[in-house]
Amino acid sequence: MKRRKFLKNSSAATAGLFSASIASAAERLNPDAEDQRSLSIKKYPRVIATWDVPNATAKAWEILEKGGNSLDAVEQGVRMEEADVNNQSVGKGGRPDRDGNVTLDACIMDKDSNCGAVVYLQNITHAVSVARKVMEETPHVMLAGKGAEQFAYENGFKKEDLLTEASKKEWLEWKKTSKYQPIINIENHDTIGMLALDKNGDIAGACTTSGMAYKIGGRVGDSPIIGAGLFVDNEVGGATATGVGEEVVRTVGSFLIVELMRQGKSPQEACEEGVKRILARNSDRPDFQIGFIAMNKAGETGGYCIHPGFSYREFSEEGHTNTASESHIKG
Ligand code: SD4
Repeated sequence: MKRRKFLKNSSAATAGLFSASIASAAERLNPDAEDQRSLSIKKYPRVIATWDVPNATAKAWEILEKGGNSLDAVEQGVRMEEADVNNQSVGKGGRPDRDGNVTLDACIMDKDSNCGAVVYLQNITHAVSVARKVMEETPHVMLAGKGAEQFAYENGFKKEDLLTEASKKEWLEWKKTSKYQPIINIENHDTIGMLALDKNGDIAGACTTSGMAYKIGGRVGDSPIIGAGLFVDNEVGGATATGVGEEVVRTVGSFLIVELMRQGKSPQEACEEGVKRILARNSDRPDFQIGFIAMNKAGETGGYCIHPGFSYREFSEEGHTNTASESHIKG
């Protein structure tokens, strides 16, 4: 039986068991399905990233447009933010922990589910590239702290002081009260999670951050944890997160969103469900921010957050846009 006919027949025969949304998602995720609608949905190459990071998405697009692969696109894209000292949530210039140390978390994942991560990395700007080296040059997935730093030096990365004057000044000011109280959308904004689909329709993702400002020394968030801050599955799509990492870890947020897409939800619906899952565990205190973005294999995208203020950048043949994310709590 032809695949499309099977989908139609089964939904008619077992209404309720095989919902229309699952049928349409199955078609959406199978570009080779005999369905003109799904064939017409092929919105790639495309890159999407958390927050308004035009330099990062433009860099990734430059690679995708030339036919480069999604892994190079996400690595080179997020490196733009790591190098930007004015982004105080990523790489050089990131806000320090409570002791004044800038410590970075990053991960990367490719179309074959290979992945690499570094956590609590100091003195190296491009944590994402160290993560890629871990993925490609070692039998491991994650390196931490001194071991990660040593590995980076052995692979040619240079030692740099990541604490800028601006971040140092803010930290010294913070020390006067020493109150750990992340502020929605202000503190830590711009942690970058990026997903790219290349001309071949292959997906990759990267996520990099200096983590929550003034955290306890040694704290690791969601961003470098595969499944939490980032997850891609080349059969389905990808998702990545920003915000208070502890909450994303508790729900394995990005993996959850990819699995919801596998079950039939659109990227937008999956992000909304991911945020609602987190809120269900925090009904008494939704006073923190989480933002998710997702992209499926057709290049359809979505984003959702708890509080207004989160946005995401996309670059494709349709143009370069910054979209204000819908939020659970209205402004
Ligand atoms: C963390 N998720 O370390 C990161 C912080 C972040 O926007 O994304 N801020 O928890």
